[in-house]
Formats: sequence, structure tokens, C-alpha cells
Amino acid sequence: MVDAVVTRLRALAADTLAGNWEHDHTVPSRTLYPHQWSWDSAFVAVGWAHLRPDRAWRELRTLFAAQWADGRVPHIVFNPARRGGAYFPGPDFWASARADGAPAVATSGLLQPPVHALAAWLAHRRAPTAQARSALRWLYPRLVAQQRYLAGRRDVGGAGLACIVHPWESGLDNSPAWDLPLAAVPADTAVLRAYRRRDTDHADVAHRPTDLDYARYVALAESYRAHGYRDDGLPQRHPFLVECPLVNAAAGAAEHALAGIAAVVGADPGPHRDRAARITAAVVDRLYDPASGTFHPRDVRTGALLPARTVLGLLPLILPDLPRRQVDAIVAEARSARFGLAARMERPLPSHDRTAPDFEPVRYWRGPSWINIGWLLWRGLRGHGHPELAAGLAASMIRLVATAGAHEYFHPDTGAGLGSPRFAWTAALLLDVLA
Ligand code: 2M8
Repeated sequence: MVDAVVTRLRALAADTLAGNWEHDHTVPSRTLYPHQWSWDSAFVAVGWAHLRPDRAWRELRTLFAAQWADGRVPHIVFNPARRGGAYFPGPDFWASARADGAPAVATSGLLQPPVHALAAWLAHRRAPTAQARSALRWLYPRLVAQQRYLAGRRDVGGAGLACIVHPWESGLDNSPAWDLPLAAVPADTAVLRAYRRRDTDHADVAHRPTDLDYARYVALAESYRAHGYRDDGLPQRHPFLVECPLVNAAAGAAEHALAGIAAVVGADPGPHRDRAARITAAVVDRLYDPASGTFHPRDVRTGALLPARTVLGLLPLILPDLPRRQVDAIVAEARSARFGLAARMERPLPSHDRTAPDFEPVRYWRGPSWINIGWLLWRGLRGHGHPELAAGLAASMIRLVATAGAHEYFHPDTGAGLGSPRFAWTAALLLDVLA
């Protein structure tokens, strides 16, 4: 890569992160997402670690200061200064103050993929200072509580995997992965008359989830909220319960990261290694389908694997102890015409099987290319001995941002920028790929 291009990209990334910094956290986007999002903050911390490690730690501390008593880390922490309708569903909708164990600050009641221990571990590895050690000491019990919540109250299926109760918890909101279980959620777009979507004020309607999707998102969130966001009795009353390959692979990778963190803070790494091995075994046992040769989410309500071949199927590659057979299967799936991974990529990595009839090149998580997903896969490829493919993916991600800017997502054929134009995790993870 030409030095001048790298310098320009680093400056663009630094400028984007600085522009989205808001006192004690980073907003994903000033327009679309003006609060703090959980997994965005983890990715952003990875980026800040390259520029301002103090901000990486501040970001994670702000998020974990909003952790619930049961250990859940909320998917949104609302900025009180931005109250008043900038984002839907906002703090009044979630009404976290009425739920047991919620923090003083307003949050949502959902979670997102637990990539925070990994982010903290990477930030420490980049700058292992006294400040980093002190931050890890503060974070460690909180990261452990986050894992305990996932492995305990959220193990609805009873097989050692965490269950998600809403597509927003996967981070891949309208992925075709969720179409089948969502179709079983009773909802009517008339419910939206009581609310106003704000996302379509800032983004093209054709690039966002549909009104019917939103009606179901609202119905599911209302169902969870009606029981104070408690997890007991979910199988009897909640219409969406799914074991997601990404959430569970992230939980397994978190235990590996926690083993490293434990050693730094003077705790015992052993239990983390044991739990990591158990999660990896359960991910393989419950979510790998030998017939399709890839991973799928499992619908806990029906017991069936969900058939869509989305990019979620590739993400167990972030598990450092994934067995060779599944590593090979993921690499084959990624290299197929469905995803087009190559040492020299012709097109960006899509979020859904590009040969599928329901592939939609501009609609959010139904086709467009996302840097956070590319980054996770890039790490997995490097960890499992595929440096040429990792380099091909990195070059493709760098080309996207060099050509279109630090967009939220990209057209999977043309590489055109879509969604928010100054998106925090795109900038943050680009810095990591360029390092
Ligand atoms: C998107 O999700 C939010 C809901 O959480 C939304 O569409 O309003 C997703 O891309 C999610 O993964 C991301 O964390 C969030 C903020 O960037 O936006």
C-alpha cells in the first residue's frame, strides 16, 4: 500500500472518531445513532487504542457503568443530553427505570454480541501501561458478570448456549437469518402509528428495514418489556428465542480473552479456558450443520436450524479453538460464490449469500458489506493459519474506505458508500487493519 494512502486513511479515521466523540463515549453516527451502542463501543475501543488509549478505556468504563445488576450490558446507553426523540425507540419506550436491577442512567433492556472482553484485551496488548492494567482490574469482574448472565439466565435452550430474544441483539437486525422466526411474531404495521421511526429521517428508506420489520421489532421489545426484561419463563411467553452463532462465538472468544486478562489482574485463567472449551463444543454441536457445511442459528422454539446462509455462518471462525474440520468448512463456504473470499477479492464480502434469491444489495444487513464483520473474519483467518486470505480481505476493506469514505456499510458489488457517511466502527477497525 502506498504510504500516502495509508496516511490519508489514518487521518480520515482519526477525524471520524474525534468527530463522533461525545464527552465519555463515541456515538456510532451523529445523525442516525446519537447515543452509546454496546458492540459499537467495543469496536471503537479497538480503534481508540491506536490513537488515544485513555479514550478506549473511558469508552468501556462508560458502557460498563450502565451494566444491569444481573450482569447484562445494555445495547444502548442513552445520552441524557440528547433526550427528546432523536432516536426511536428512545428512553421513554424502553422505560428501564421501571425494571428491577437497571442502572441510574436510561438504557435499553436488550444486549448485543459480547465482543468487549476481546476489545479490552486487544487495547491492553497495544498499550500495556499502568493505566491499562488499572482499567482491566476495574473491568474484569464486570466482564465476568456479563458472561455469567449469558451463560446463566440466557441459556434458555439448556445446552450451554446463550439465546437472543430480539434480532437487535444479534447486531444484524434485518438479516435474512431472522426471517423465519420473525414471521411467527404477531405484528401489524398499525402499531407504528403510535410511534415515529426516526431512522428514515436520515437514511434512504430502501436501505433500511421495512415497516413490517419494525412492527415486529416493536412487538418483541414490548413483550420483553412487559415482564420487566426478566428472563424466567421466556419459553412460555416470548415469541422469538434463537441461539445466534455470532453471539455465542463472541462469548467463547470472550472467555479466551478473559483468560489473558485474568493473568494480568492476578486472577485464575483456568476457569476461563474451561468455559471457552465448553462454549466452542456447544457452538459446534448445536449450530454446525454437516449437511450444509456451515453454521446456522438454532430456533429454540421449534428446535430447528434456520436455513439461510448468511455471513453469521462464517463468524465462529473467531473461536481460537474451533476444530480443524469446521475451520475448513467455514473457509470453503467463505471462498464459495456465496461470499467470494479470495487472496485477491473481486468484490467486497457481502452480509448474505449473494446467490440467494433474497439477497438485497442495498438493504442494510441483507447484502451490503460491513467492516466490523470483515474485521472479525479477518482476525479468524489470521488466527487459523490463512494469512493470504486475511490479506485479501484486508485489502478489500481498505479499498472500500479509500474509495467511498468511512461509511456505515457498502454496496457489495460497486463498493459505493451506504448508510451513515461518518461511521465510528468503520473508522476504528480500519485503523486496526492498517496497523
Ligand atoms: C443498528 O441497530 C440499531 C438498533 O440497535 C438500529 O438500526 O437502530 C445495527 O447495525 C447494530 O448492529 C448497531 O450496533 C447499531 C448502531 O450502530 O445500529
